[in-house]
Order: sequence, then structure tokens, then C-alpha cells
Amino acid sequence: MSEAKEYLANVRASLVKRDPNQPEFLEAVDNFFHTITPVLEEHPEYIQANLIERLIEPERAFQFRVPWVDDEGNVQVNRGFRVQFSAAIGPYKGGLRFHPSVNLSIVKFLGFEQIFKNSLTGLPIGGGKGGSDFNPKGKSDGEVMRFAQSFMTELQRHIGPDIDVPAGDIGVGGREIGYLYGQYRKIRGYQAGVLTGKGLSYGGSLARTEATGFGLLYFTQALLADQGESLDGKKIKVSGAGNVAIYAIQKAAELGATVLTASDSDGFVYDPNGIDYKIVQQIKEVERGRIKDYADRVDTAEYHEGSVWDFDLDYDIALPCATQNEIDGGRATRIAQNGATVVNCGSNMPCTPEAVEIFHKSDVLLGPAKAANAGGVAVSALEMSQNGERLSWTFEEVDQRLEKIMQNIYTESAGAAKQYGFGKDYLAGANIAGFKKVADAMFAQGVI
Ligand code: NDP
Ligand code: 2IT
Repeated sequence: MSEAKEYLANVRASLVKRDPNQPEFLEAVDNFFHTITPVLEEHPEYIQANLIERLIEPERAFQFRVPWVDDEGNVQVNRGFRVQFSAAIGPYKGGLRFHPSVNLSIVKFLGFEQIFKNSLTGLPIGGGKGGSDFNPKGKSDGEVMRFAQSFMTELQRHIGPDIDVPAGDIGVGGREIGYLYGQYRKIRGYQAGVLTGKGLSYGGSLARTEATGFGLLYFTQALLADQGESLDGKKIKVSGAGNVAIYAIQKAAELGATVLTASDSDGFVYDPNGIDYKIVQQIKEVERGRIKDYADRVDTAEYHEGSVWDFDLDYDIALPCATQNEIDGGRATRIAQNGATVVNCGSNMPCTPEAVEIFHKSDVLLGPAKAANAGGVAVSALEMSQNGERLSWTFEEVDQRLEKIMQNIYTESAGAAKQYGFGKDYLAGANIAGFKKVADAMFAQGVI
């Protein structure tokens, strides 16, 4: 075993011992460790400085009580989290997730991925993530507001425009960011740059709402162009029906592809004529309904219960946009058998390690989340810039910058994969390209 491999094995063993109950975090670390050996072989000084053991330890992690009163007058108690993973290249930056499954393992996996994703954007932002096990589903606006206010009453002491800048993720969209921002402003005063994903009337950036979905398609366009192909006429399977999925569907259709499916945690809709993103947007963002409602409104659409990945279809590209580990080994085999040749990840870590392995063996190109879905956080960083200079850019200007950033991310990831002998393994390429800048910054700043 090389020195680098032995070092990584020892660091991993110590992590397993220290955090035996954090499977998602360990999975994210493993995805990373499998690919960075060549960088450590090139930089033995990183091993000397024990850089990797420092990197997998968050600089800071908070867990806090979030009490609130529901519409019946009962006192409810949720758990809040914020993990400030790495500020080596800029202030901690990353979303907040409100979902009953949220725990420290999930927040740490998301925060760890965010370090390299943010580095890949080329913008000066470090990695962080947070959230709560609060379930916004079925709650009234008043309940969501009281919960968000209580959450921010604690979180506000830890964040700031040059310290840590949260944004949205699953269960946190425009409504939630509005309530969170209002409470921050009430306690601390005006600070537009403390959160991103804000409404346009109070400091938000045009195109932030669309950014993750649009960016995913710009990344897909760049990947296809590199293989001598285009999106024109391609058939796409999308999972999810939230912020990322809706704008991925819009951009895919604009670029000449047909999106056949959309889903939520109950089931999915299939429409051979292509999903209309405006109807999904109305159901999910306005009515806060279920994807089942889509089939009641569109004659050619059919609704099925269960996972969209268990449904056989003839298609070219898979865009998972729901949640982590939605594609396991069995589903990956099915995706390859259905004829898909590209899987680009809108959701964070949607593929289990077995699925990643199967895609590599069957020559399905995999665009990893930290590269393919970086458009959201990239435009968040552009929102911070606009807040800093007290200006707002046009939709076209932000959108053009986003497209360029996504093209760069593809080029850098594909270039690093090739340079370090990983062929078209873009997961390896994205890890290496993202890691190099962070490692260089950490090394330069000494043992901190
Ligand atoms: P939303 O809350 O807007 O939508 C999430 C969608 O995924 C919903 O359709 C939801 O269905 C479905 N979903 C969530 N959890 C599960 C689950 N356990 N099983 C099946 N379906 C599920 O979230 P986003 O669109 O913002 O986020 C989707 C993914 O994209 C996440 O992985 C997130 O981390 C990632 N991401 C988000 C970014 C952003 O800017 N928002 C940026 C980069 C990545 P249901 O309503 O039934 O729960
Ligand atoms: O996973 C992600 O990159 C996000 N949820 C967006 C983070 C952000 O700060 O915009």
C-alpha cells in the first residue's frame, strides 16, 4: 500500500471509531477518499500536515433547541443544526434543510460536499450546512413562520455576511427564507448579505430561484458537447418536483429535450409529451399539493405510486433531483438497461456507492452533485456580491455568468479526471479539482 493509501485508511478507521452512527457522512467521505490518492502522492507535505484529518473535522458544529407553538396551542420542540465545516477559502456557505430525516450525519455529509462544490464555483466561499427535523408539510403559514422565527432566534448569533451565509435546501424556499430573514433583521438590524435566496423586493438576486435547475442543464449541455452530442431531441427522466426539478424541467425543454417524468416522495407522473414545468410549479409552489394532482390536470399524463427509478422507460439522460441515495445498485442497473448514458446529479449524493460503481462499469457518464448542482450556490455567491455593492444585476447578466461558471466546472472536472488518470470519472475529477484549491489554502494558512 502506498503511503497516501495507508494514511487515508488510518484516517478513515479513526473516523469510523469516532462517529460510528453517521452513515451518510461516512459515505460522503468515502466517495472523496476513493479519488484523492494521486493528489496526496503528488503532495506528501499534505500528509505530513495531517491535512485530511483536519478537513473531515468541521471547524464548528451547533445543535440547538427550537421550541414553537402550533395552531392548536401545543408547544412543539424541534432540533436545529448548523455545521460550519470549512472557511479556508471564504465564509461558510450552504443551505438549510427542513425535513424530518435531518440529523447531524446528514448535515455533515451535506456540509462536507459543500466545501468542494463551493471551491469548484471559483468564487470565495467556504462550506457549511444546517437545518432542522421540522416537517413543513401540512403546516400552516403561521406555524412555519413561528418555527422559522424560533430557529433564527438561536441561529442569528452564529451567522453574518462575512461569517456564515445560509440559504435554502429541501423544505426551505422563498417563504421560509423570508421569515428567517425577517427575524434576523428584527434582532440584528439590516444586513442583506446574511442569507441568500431572498425575495427580489428585499435584496434577492434575479435567477437565484432558477439557478440550480438551469445550472444542471448548462452542465449537461457542456458534458454532451464534449462527447459530440447535444440536448436536442433527448429524452430525460427527472425525479423530484421541487425547486431544482422545476427549473431543470424548464431549461431542458428550452434546450430541445423532452422531460418524461417528475416525482415526489409518494409517486411520480409520466407524460410522453413532456412535463409542463408551469403546472408543476403551480401545484408545488403555489398550492403546496402533491405530484398526483398533475395527472388530474393533464390528459396524457399517468400517475404511479413508488419511485420513478423503478419504472422502465426508454430514455437518454437521468437527472435525479430529489434526495440522497435515491438510486441504489438495483436502480442503477435498471437505468443502464433502459439505455440512459448520462446521469447528472441535481440532488446531493443521489447515488449509493454500489450505484456509482455500476455506472462506472457500464460506461454511464456520471456528473456528480458537487459539480452538476453547483449553480445554486454559485448564484448565491453572486447574490452576496450584489448585496455587497448595493446593486442588482439583470436576469440575463446573472444567467450568463451562471452558464459560464457551469461550463468552467465541467471543463475543470473533466480536465482533472483526465490529468490524474481517471478517464471520464467526473466524480474523481470534481473531487480533485475542488480539493486542490482548498488544500492549497489550508496548507498556506498553517495548522489551524
Ligand atoms: P424541495 O424541497 O424544493 O423539493 C424536494 C423534492 O424532492 C420534492 O419533490 C420532494 O418530495 C422530493 N423528496 C424529498 N425528500 C425525498 C425523499 N426522502 N424521498 C423521495 N422524494 C423526496 O428541495 P430542492 O429541490 O431544493 O432540493 C432537491 C435536492 O437538490 C436536494 O438533494 C438538495 O440538497 C439539492 N440541492 C438544492 C439546491 C437548492 O438551491 N435548492 C442547490 C443544490 C442542490 P416531497 O414533497 O414528497 O417531500
Ligand atoms: O446544496 C446546495 O448547494 C444548496 N442547497 C444551495 C446552497 C446555497 O448557499 O445557495
